[in-house]
Amino acid sequence: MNPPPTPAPLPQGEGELSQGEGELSQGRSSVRFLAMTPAEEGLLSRILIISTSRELAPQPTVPIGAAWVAEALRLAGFSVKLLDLCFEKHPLQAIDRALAGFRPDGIGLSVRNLDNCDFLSPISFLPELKQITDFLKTRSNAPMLLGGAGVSVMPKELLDYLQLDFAVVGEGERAAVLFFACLGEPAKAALIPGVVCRGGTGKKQACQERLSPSAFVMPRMHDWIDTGRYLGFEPALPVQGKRGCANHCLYCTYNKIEGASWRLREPGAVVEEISSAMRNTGAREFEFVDSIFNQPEGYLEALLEEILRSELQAKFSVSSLSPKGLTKGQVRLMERSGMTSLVITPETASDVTLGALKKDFTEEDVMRAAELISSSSIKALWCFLLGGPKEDEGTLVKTIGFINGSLGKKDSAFITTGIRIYPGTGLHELAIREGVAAAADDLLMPRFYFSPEISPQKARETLRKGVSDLSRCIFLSDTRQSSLGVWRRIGAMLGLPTPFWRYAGYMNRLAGSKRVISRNWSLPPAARK
Ligand code: B12
Ligand code: SF4
Repeated sequence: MNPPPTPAPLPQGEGELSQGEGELSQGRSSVRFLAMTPAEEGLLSRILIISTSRELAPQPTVPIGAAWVAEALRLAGFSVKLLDLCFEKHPLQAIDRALAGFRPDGIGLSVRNLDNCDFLSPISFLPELKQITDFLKTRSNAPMLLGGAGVSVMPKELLDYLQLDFAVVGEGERAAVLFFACLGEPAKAALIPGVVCRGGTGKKQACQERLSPSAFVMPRMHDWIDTGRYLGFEPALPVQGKRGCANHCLYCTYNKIEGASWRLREPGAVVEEISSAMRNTGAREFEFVDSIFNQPEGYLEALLEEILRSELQAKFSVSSLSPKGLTKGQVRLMERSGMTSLVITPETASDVTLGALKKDFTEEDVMRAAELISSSSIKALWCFLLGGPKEDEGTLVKTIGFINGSLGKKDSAFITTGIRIYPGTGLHELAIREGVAAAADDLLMPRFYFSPEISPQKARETLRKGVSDLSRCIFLSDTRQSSLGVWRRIGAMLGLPTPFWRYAGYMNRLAGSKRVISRNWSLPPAARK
């Protein structure tokens, strides 16, 4: 779906960003990137944004980032079309049609995932992405700009692999506008904050200027994406209350993608976005996709109290809650404001492994959070990373004890085996020191850390013997079963209560010996291409 073709006029605003140019306003948000619309300046003006992700597991995810960039470009005066490849049976044909009908002057490619991060059944999405970019090169001379979370974690490696010239690290709203405004001049493009060039020095990544939250526009997903298709699989739309994370966990890439400090959106702007989505899509459930929902201190309260004040008749869930400092008051507030489920990410329940992962909380925080959540009405999915640094039988037994003894009856565990290694993380350094990764490996194809102190096979046996009810454990590799997509659609059609992982117990019992826990966890096969 695409918005009306007429570019929005550029309001005359005040205030300047680094480029010293005009301001755009939309609702409560405003952003100032260009002095004149591209049409006024005689610049190139038709931009095709392609959301390349076609992954359907564990659920299709609405390309909110691509919509956000498309909307910023539209507000800057470009004529924009968004092509979402997620459900396209023949993606190259869909691209061909879009190119023929729109004849873009510039192409932005949104790349969410590099791979499925699954140590036991790794799949790289890069060969498919390369097919797309190779095809585009044969069909169009329009300059291409890469962006998205996957690009942000290894931009240079990806540019080399795809033989493309420009990528954006981090958020794309301003960078894309500035890039497409100076299409004819690569030398200028190379100076845009956040833009990385093939063969460049990498300094650009360091000198990114993250947008201030007051400069965020509204993503207006419904104008860009067929949200109904997504709601048919999981009846919740994503919403982002903040960007960034100020923590420094050993393995994490979020600092690179979103920035290393919290940038909080005004709660009123978030509520406005939700009500607009409710009016325009019929969605009644929303998932907060913030790096960590309950940090920094005070934001959870500010946001949820605004939701209560505005009397939104919606249900909410959270994709990442930290056990750190969770209070009874916060849990009650979450219940009162319509929060029905959450994903909590302790990753382990042992102080040894929490320390090695550089988590900023302890076993005690994890236990306390479990007490609070299990006595609430909110369904919780507890995430664990198996095989992190210093994991051994003893630390695993602790986590198993926690799963058996502290998870509420309504709650489940989500288990990821091994940790994807990304360049520039503490885990990467450790993996090289321990000989788990070769220093020369660019890590484009999925590589994983698994503690040398326990083998994957031993970890599996320990789980099998130790976990009292394995049907409550969802293993990452189990989420790829194709039948799950069908069940999701049936569930959405019947309006079954969400989140759909609440039915994991039944599904796991049905899957029986087909589950990953029933097979050998010997060293993983190389990533499937
Ligand atoms: C929330 C989340 C989930 C939720 C999604 C819930 C939902 N309702 O959407 C769940 C748990 C379902 C999930 C699942 C998966 N996820 Co996830 N997820 C995230 C997370 C935390 C946030 C994503 C998000 O919505 N961000 C908000 C939007 C607004 O930001 P954005 O998309 O990045 O867009 C901005 C920029 O990237 C940029 N941009 C985007 N497009 C473009 C295009 C251009 C041209 C430009 C210039 C810029 C640009 O500008 C945007 C606006 O600022 C990210 C980590 C992170 N911090 O980004 C991981 C992340 C994207 N996920 C990741 C992965 C691997 C997965 C899974 C494959 C895991 C699995 N096997 O199950 C699945 C895939 C699901 C799918 N179908 O695609 C990886 C991807 C990296 C990689 N190794 O491939 C990430 C980066 C986490 C990580 N490991 O580091 N995920
Ligand atoms: S708290 Fe979460 S998002 Fe923040 S650095 Fe740690 S793992 Fe990453």
